[in-house]
Amino acid sequence: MSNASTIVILTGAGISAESGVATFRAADGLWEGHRIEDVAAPEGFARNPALVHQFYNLRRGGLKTVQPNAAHEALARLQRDFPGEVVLITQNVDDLHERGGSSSVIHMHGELHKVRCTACTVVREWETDLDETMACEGCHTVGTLRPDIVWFGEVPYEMDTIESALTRAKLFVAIGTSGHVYPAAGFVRIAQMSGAVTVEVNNAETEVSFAFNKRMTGPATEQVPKLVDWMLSGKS
Ligand code: BV8
Repeated sequence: MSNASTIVILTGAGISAESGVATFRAADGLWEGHRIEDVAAPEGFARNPALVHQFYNLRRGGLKTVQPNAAHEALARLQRDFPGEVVLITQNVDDLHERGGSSSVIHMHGELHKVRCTACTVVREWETDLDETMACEGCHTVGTLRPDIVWFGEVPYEMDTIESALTRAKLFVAIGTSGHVYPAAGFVRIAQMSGAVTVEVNNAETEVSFAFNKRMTGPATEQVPKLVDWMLSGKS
């Protein structure tokens, strides 16, 4: 890996699992008996805003009780010490990459700590509970604040930046993601077509394991520091 190289990292819920943040598939895609696709979708929000606010309020509040782990910290070390470009993309909506020391993180599915007004579109930091009785500070409209999260059927954030990075990548690494949700699950194929070496880090086989050149099986807190040591060693 020369200093002109670009490494693209994609993380999913599995990188935060050892910090105590629940993954999606472990719950068989269910949350308190609701299908994730129903709760994390505009239709679900329109149908039952209080339920969806509760879903995100519980997860936002839960962030105060969890800490980043060795995998988050190893990726921050890679961003700091790698001489080339490191593009870190996460599907996660938690703040553990940032709290683990990562500087720039692309949250393609949004963030728990942000809310967006559907009337004036302003996005602002948000740390507490949100409900439909609250007014937007900007346009003063009541009931138009929603979590700044990309729901099923909505367009992920920063897709142009992501696709451009994937075409430059010399190495693409997917960490702790089941390969269930698109377009993220298709990134490995774009990277492969651009000539990148592709590595999957997971503690189990996934729906897209077949597409990777190399697999590192085991918990992220063990495998990611090892992988970062290798990437920083200069061995190709
Ligand atoms: C889009 C935010 C167009 C919410 C999320 C019908 C109608 C409309 C769309 C579709 C449709 N059918 C299909 C689609 C596409 C749809 C989709 O893929 N659906 C699925 C259900 C089939 N996708 C979309 O709608 C996307 N938008 O398509 O727009 C478009 C397309 C291209 C370009 C432009 C526009 C939007 C999807 C975003 C949905 N929002 N998150 C929230 O968080 O509340 S998705 C959510 O689930 C996560 O963000 C994540 O992305 C996704 C999958 O989760 P993972 O991160 O992979 O976690 P999971 O639990 O699944 O797996 C954990 C993994 O970790 C496992 O492999 C496990 O083995 C491993 N693991 C566990 N512990 C460890 C570990 N590994 C290592 N160490 C450990 N300790």
